[in-house]
Amino acid sequence: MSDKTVSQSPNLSRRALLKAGLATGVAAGAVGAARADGDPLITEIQDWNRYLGEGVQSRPYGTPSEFEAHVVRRDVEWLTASTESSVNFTPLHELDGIITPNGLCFERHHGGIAEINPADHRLMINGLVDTPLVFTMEDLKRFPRENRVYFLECAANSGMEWRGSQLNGCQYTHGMIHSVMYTGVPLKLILEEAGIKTNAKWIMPEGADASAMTRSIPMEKALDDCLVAFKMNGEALRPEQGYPLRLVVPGWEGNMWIKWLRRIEVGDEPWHQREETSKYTDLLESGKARRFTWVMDAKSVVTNPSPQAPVTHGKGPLVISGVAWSGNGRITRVDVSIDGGRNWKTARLDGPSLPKAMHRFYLDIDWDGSDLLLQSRAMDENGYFQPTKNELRAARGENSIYHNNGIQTWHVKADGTVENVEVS
Ligand SMILES: Nc1nc2c(c(=O)[nH]1)N[C@H]1C(S)=C(S)[C@@H](COP(=O)(O)O)O[C@H]1N2
Ligand SMILES: [Mo]
Repeated sequence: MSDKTVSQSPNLSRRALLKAGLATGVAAGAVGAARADGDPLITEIQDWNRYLGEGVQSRPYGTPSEFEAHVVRRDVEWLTASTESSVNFTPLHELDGIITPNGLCFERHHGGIAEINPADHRLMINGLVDTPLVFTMEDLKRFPRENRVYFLECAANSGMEWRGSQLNGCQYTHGMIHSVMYTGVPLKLILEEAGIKTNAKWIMPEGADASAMTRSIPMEKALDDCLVAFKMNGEALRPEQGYPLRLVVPGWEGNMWIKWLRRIEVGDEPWHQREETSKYTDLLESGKARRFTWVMDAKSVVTNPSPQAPVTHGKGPLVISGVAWSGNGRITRVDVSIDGGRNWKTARLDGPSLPKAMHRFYLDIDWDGSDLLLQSRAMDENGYFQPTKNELRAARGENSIYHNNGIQTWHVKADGTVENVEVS
């Protein structure tokens, strides 16, 4: 590569910034161009350029490069008493686009991972139906199926942050979310096959795992956009995500997305009032609870830079990136602030914009090397704006764990390191 080719990159990047209308007027710094001369990685032939590599079939099921070994789900040991009833977190700061790779989707189990041979798996529909039915996996695959991308967020995502900034990394503060393309059968078709009685108002899906988890879901939602899914991102569900069958409840909190789905009972009232009013209900300051808070409201977070992804290249062009999502539909706008919410710039949304799916945003800036208080706020197609944490606290108090969709702040310091902070 000649010096001439290399030295073009800063001009190109500046032009790109200008085109996006985001250049600040300060000349964009050179993107690495000066170092090419005399770099042995340019002037000397490397081993991987000299020797034959492994052939096809050396990796029958491909895995990421060994240099990506740090890109993994992680847990927080002190958070739960056992690993079987626990959670780990998606490494959001290592990902791009809107799809979470299967091996990196966070896991939340109440009784460990059920290992089920699909040949032995059954789905039963009973209760207020004309004909109780039992389906094999093969039966289910004979229904017309659909492909749809949805995020799944645990209601407890960001729950540790209600009282103040706590966990140092977006993997831990926001990583109880994944965004996947599901292939499955609309639940409506399966319910119609069994025939729903006129007084049927609720369904209660149940898992085949050791926790035999059940949730109550109103019939209106069941007949709207729920899926009985067997594929994620094109391949079979992973055991961690409910292989061979899980319920997909678009836009609604993760605990309703029953994994290892084995039974759906149809009824005229919600089951398990106990759970509805304790485990997954938001406790308010008054001692009263917010019940039936199923929809995950619009939320966003800057994934880069963030505490686990510091700025290592110094000042000059800096790509600020993040994700946004809303259980009420599409994200129409994301604003980014670099001064703790005093001034906002509208970020660039890039990639598919699908309802109840993750959206990707970028703000390309020319960083002058001074401290930043980075924030993002999402707006959805209903005009709903993501609130600040203090606005949320004013409305709900600090006893909550669930549904914290407040604006996150990262303090980017002059040396490029990043910390989880709060601004008042
Ligand atoms: N059968 C069963 N389904 C379940 C759970 C479970 O423990 N057992 N956990 C629920 C909770 S609380 C969440 S947040 C999501 C997590 O889905 P994931 O493991 O694919 O991230 O699954 C839900 N479905
Ligand atoms: Mo959850």
